[in-house]
Amino acid sequence: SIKAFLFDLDGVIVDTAIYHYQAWKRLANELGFDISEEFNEQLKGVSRMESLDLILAHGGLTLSDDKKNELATQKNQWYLELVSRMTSDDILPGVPAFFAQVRQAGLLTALGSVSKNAPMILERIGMSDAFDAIIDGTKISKGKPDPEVFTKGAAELGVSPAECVVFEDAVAGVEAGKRGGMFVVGLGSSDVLTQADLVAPSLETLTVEQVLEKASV
Ligand code: B16
Ligand code: MG
Repeated sequence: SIKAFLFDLDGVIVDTAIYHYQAWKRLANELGFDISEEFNEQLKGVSRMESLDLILAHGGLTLSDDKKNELATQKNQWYLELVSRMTSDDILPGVPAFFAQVRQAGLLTALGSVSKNAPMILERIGMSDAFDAIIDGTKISKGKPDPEVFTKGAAELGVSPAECVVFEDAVAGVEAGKRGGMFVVGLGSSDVLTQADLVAPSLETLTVEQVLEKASV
């Protein structure tokens, strides 16, 4: 039976994906090219350095490790400027109500984010205490689609993968959950999140009961 819900951060709890996109776009523009929203889909759930590698390849650039570290630091500074203005008003619609149901149902919760900024963002939106375990970019060695971020979350909660449901908005994140042996709820479009076991537009349109019913067959 299902004992735990594991949540991605960007695009599930808060919409920081837009800020990552804006900061990467600014960086690409300074390097003399552009990135589209469609290209940005590939970056969701992917670590900072792997994202930079994809962007540089897209712009046809090969740079030294020193230069790449400098650019990644620059992008993060711009990103931090954007997220520093976030408050609890930035929590996505339906999240507080869904979490209330999760608690009511007695389920455990974990955050599974590859972002090194995740604890700071949880602090800013007042959700640091909403999770029984927090796995962020500082605790893992491999980004999504590797399942590490979710298998570590399950381990920290003391549950098996088959007892977990993952909530993800990114293609790489859905793949990570599936490779981890978990039931995956994709939040977004079913045309994009083809590997998900269940897809809904957002947490606002789902109830815990619906998820448990689908995940328990
Ligand atoms: P940072 P998630 C991911 O977070 C983002 O989706 C991705 O766009 C970002 O590059 C990655 O975190 C690393 O973030 O630069 O803050 O360490 O979706 O796993 O919550
Ligand atoms: Mg995400």
